[in-house]
Amino acid sequence: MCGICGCGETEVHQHNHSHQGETARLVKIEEDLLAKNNTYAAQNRAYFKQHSIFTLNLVSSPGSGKTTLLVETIKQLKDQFPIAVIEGDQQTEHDAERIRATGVSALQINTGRGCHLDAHGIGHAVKDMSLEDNSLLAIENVGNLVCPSSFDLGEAHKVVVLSVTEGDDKPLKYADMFYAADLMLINKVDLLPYVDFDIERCISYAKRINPKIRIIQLSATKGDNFIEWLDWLRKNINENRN
Ligand SMILES: Nc1nc2c(ncn2[C@@H]2O[C@H](COP(=O)(O)OP(=O)(O)O)[C@@H](O)[C@H]2O)c(=O)[nH]1
Ligand SMILES: [Mg+2]
Repeated sequence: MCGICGCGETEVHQHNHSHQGETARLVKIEEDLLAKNNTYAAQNRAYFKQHSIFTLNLVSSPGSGKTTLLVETIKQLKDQFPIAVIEGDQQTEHDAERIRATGVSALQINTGRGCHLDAHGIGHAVKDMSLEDNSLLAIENVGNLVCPSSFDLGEAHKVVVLSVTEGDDKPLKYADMFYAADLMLINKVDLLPYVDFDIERCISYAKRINPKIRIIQLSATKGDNFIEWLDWLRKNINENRN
């Protein structure tokens, strides 16, 4: 078998022949998978609407500060709204434990080798959680700027978190994610004096990909501008209420 592409040729050869049949088959599998996911996502969205549950899907690379942001958010808002969290990680219960320490219930989904949460898994999680009406449900997706962009979970908004230690060019490199998100949180702004991160360049790249994206710069640990994020949340939760 060809050692370069595994196409069945008896030896390594120049790749001037076509793999169109195989490509078409893979595209079809992916389309079917996403179509199935969209059906489950629509069911989740209908359930969230029926119960006025404002649902966010937090996406980012690992370590941008999603769990820290959620813990601080819960501390500030848990007396104003019922809140629940679904945590997605390949392994461990660590993040769910960090959330539970705030007194809010959290369900951990371990995806094993999986690189994203899907709508079917969220549907099952929601059944197990007895969520309150007129509440906030935060879903922390698996840390990864690629696959979670394609999987609708039934959320009201994807919120992409980008920290200033990751580089200001990420909106261009991972365009699908920044196109799919309605809100970008630029986190860890307390570290700006120590890193080479051009905020204005980052914002212009994000807007080039998604002109409608809303952007909030904040620090989850030091509290800079956290109020703007809390105000956005409060406004949206209230508008979502019955
Ligand atoms: N300096 C600074 N560190 C932060 C901030 N937010 C999170 N971190 C740190 O970033 C690391 C990863 O945070 P975590 O919440 O686990 O990220 P996650 O993987 O996206 O959930 C932890 O050491 C946090 O304390 C911030 O605003 N500023
Ligand atoms: Mg986390």
